[in-house]
Amino acid sequence: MDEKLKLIYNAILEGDMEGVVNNIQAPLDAGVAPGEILNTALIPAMDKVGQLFEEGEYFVPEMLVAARAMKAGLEILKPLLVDSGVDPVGKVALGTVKGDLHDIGKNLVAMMLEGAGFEIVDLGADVSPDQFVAAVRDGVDVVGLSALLTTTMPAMENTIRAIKESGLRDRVKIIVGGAPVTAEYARQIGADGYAADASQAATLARELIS
Ligand code: B1M
Repeated sequence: MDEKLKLIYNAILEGDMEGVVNNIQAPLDAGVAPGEILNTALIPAMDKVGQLFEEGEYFVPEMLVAARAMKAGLEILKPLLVDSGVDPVGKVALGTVKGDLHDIGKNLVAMMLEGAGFEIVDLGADVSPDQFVAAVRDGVDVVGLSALLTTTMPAMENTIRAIKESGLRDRVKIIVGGAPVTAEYARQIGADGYAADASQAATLARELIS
């Protein structure tokens, strides 16, 4: 890994928010694409944090400060990743499902969708089925559900059921994603599609509403 990117990677591992902020401009000035910084430094650093957590070397506080450092980096990259300059092609309501606080992936999906020309209604984290139903009632074209925990995956199914029971299912496309989610699971729970990462989510949403 490039030395400049390594500094960002290490700063995330150490939960050093200032380190991330101070080291992100140098690769940008050197012409490294924002997407490359994201995919080579920021995301692999979070994967490593997860691995260290599994191995019992990191605990929840370390995950929290790493997440805070990652978010600080994303804030800097966001305007560079998002700059689409086109009229909205549709409206997407996004949230992590009930019980799930992992919102970094969802935020990244929001950025990519915005970059692809969508207007975003960010419902945040730990979003109840009723909140998703209310967003559909307010008028969105796509609902995006994110889950990072195997234990919160059933909340995706509950949310889709609630949208069906509200009589609004035909008005909206539903896409799902997050590390434990699969295309097969998406099919089982009656989602319209599954995306493995943020850029696939943007492509999928465009396909579904075209
Ligand atoms: Co937690 N956590 N965490 N955590 N955490 C994981 C997910 C875990 C895999 C770590 C591990 O054991 N290796 C594990 C889950 C195990 C499992 O269920 N199989 C875990 C656990 C166990 C927990 C707690 C239960 C720990 C505890 O309390 N004992 C707890 C649960 C809290 C809760 O949600 N109720 C917990 C807490 C936390 C923090 C709050 C400390 C923090 C989150 C902070 C935050 O997000 N604001 C945290 C973190 C940071 C992680 C890891 C380390 C990193 C997650 C992340 O941000 N990844 C994570 C390990 C890992 O992922 N390797 C872990 C980077 C992000 C860019 O990737 O979110 O996968 P990701 O998003 C990707 C794709 O999945 C996809 O696109 C994104 C970008 O391309 N995607 C979508 C995501 N949503 C999508 C939606 C779409 C389409 C694509 O369409 C709508």
